[in-house]
Amino acid sequence: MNTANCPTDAAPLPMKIYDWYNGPYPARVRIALAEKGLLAKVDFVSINLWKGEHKAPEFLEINYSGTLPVLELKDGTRIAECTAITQYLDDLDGSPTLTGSTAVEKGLIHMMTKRAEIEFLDAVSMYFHHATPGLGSHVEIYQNREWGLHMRDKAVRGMRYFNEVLKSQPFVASPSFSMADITVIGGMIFSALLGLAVPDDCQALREWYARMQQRPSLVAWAAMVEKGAPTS
Ligand code: GTS
Repeated sequence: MNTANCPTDAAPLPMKIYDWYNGPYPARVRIALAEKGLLAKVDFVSINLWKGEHKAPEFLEINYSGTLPVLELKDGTRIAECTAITQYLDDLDGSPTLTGSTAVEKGLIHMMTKRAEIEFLDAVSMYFHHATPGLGSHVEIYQNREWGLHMRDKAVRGMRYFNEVLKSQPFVASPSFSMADITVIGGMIFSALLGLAVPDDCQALREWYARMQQRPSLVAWAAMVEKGAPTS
């Protein structure tokens, strides 16, 4: 494993990404790639979550955490964690920037991205893994239903928080679209997959999401998902 190595950036392409086609976390990186016009530069390797391939010893060698997505560079360097991958992609070139240009923008985007994970997306994920059948008993070796339901309620509170934020600004963290928006989008995608409804009173969140769904990056993601699971 060489996840701690620093890439030289001399020739980072082609890149490989281990993911599962309709996963909400992988969606974050696919959307970031599309926003930056890099989708065609990536070879996607399917790791079937439903078969538990992400918990197999061979995959744990690739990512100790046993989660998707993972970016692999030409020199073998591996970067896991959506935020780290998005930061890497953004640092390849700053156009358009998803992680901010000024110190203040960068700070706010990272803060709101982390907040979107803690208060919303990760909470929905915990709900899925603990209070629903999740990926099945072969993967979900420990479940705590009460904790899962607590996380579901936290996620709904998170929706209400982001609704308040979006009442007074067009994007989650900054004057323009950023990694923080992509993270809330991940929460919306995961909620929709689970049938976890956005409360009726979250009008600003709903309107923001309707706008986000019109972005070419999300249209491309939805079209890819529509085609269904990869066959190989
Ligand atoms: N903090 C990680 C990140 O940001 O990359 C979380 C990644 C994560 O939870 N990925 C999901 C996963 O691997 C993929 S998906 O649910 O969106 O499809 N889940 C499998 C599991 O068993 O936790």
